[in-house]
Amino acid sequence: MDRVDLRSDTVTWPTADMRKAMAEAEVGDDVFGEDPTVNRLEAEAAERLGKEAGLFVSSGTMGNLVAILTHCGRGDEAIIGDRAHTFEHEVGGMAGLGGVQSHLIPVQPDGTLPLDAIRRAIRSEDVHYPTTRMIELENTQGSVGGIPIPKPYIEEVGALAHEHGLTLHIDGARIFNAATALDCNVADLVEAADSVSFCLSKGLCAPVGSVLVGSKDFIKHARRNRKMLGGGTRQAGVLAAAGLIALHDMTERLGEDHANARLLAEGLSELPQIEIDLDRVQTNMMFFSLREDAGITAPELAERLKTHNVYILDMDERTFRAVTHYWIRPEHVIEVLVALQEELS
Ligand code: TLP
Repeated sequence: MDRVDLRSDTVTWPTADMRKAMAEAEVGDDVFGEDPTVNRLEAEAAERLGKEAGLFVSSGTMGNLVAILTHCGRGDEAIIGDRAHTFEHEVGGMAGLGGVQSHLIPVQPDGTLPLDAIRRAIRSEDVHYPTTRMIELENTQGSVGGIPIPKPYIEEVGALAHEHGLTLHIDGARIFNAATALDCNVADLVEAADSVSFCLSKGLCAPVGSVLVGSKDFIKHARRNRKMLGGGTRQAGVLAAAGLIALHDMTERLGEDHANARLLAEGLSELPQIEIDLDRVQTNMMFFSLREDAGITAPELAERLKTHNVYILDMDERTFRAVTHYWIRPEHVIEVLVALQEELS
């Protein structure tokens, strides 16, 4: 990459292997189900996550929307975190396009939704009420700093959902980061979920795409909903080829990104103008703040860092988010710390 870009793992460029595989990909018309590379990606992704079938979609946003449209009908309700990406950053698609109402539960600092609050949110049979259809969890939970959600909690939510005839969807945009941090098998982690969408295009470096996985019947309906949204694509094998490399080669190396996040966080904790909670840095993401007396605002500092070729996301006047990924090596972390030290001194 041409810069040290920590604004997100969405900024990752495809690797040389991906570009080569894309150029050489076998293709066909995917709306006819005839693209062999897409078919392979969907089958392998499903197997990897322990589900029956998969659907290649253009983004994480589309994966979540297609899932919600498939689980819920118009006027139905989905129980979801008040800081979930789906609620905060997906343009209100579930309401705007699906007519699905959000029943919000406060996201806890550990990324979970309290079980008793979920239980209370499940509607009883009453002519006045919307029908509760699904629960969504996000893993890792981005708004609390990329915290991974462990299996026992997911199982409890799954059991609660199924006891009430609801489905559990996981926005697993960074589910492989969660599995890496929790040192567990990804299929095992999401066993209780009825559907999971995960991104190929974030830490896994593919240029485009996510995969939604679930039962055969669920994916059959999801495929129709993807088509309705205009997401039926033709020779998408050129994109799926990069996705296969993401799945094969990139999932096992995420620990390196987590180690670099640690390195950065520890370096930041040594800068007197910066506040960071090291215990919360568990995957490839972190939030940190300027002390009130730092003498500079976060947007000003972010601008100054650009002159060092360093890009970090300012969230408000004092807070930043930094995300490590494949293109960030330990030497880049050092560059970032040196640039910060220079600008803050
Ligand atoms: N997150 C992006 C921004 O949209 C905030 C980022 O930089 O973190 N679920 C989660 C948990 C996500 O973090 C994101 C993207 C998505 C879904 C949506 O994925 P895309 O961008 O592919 O639609």
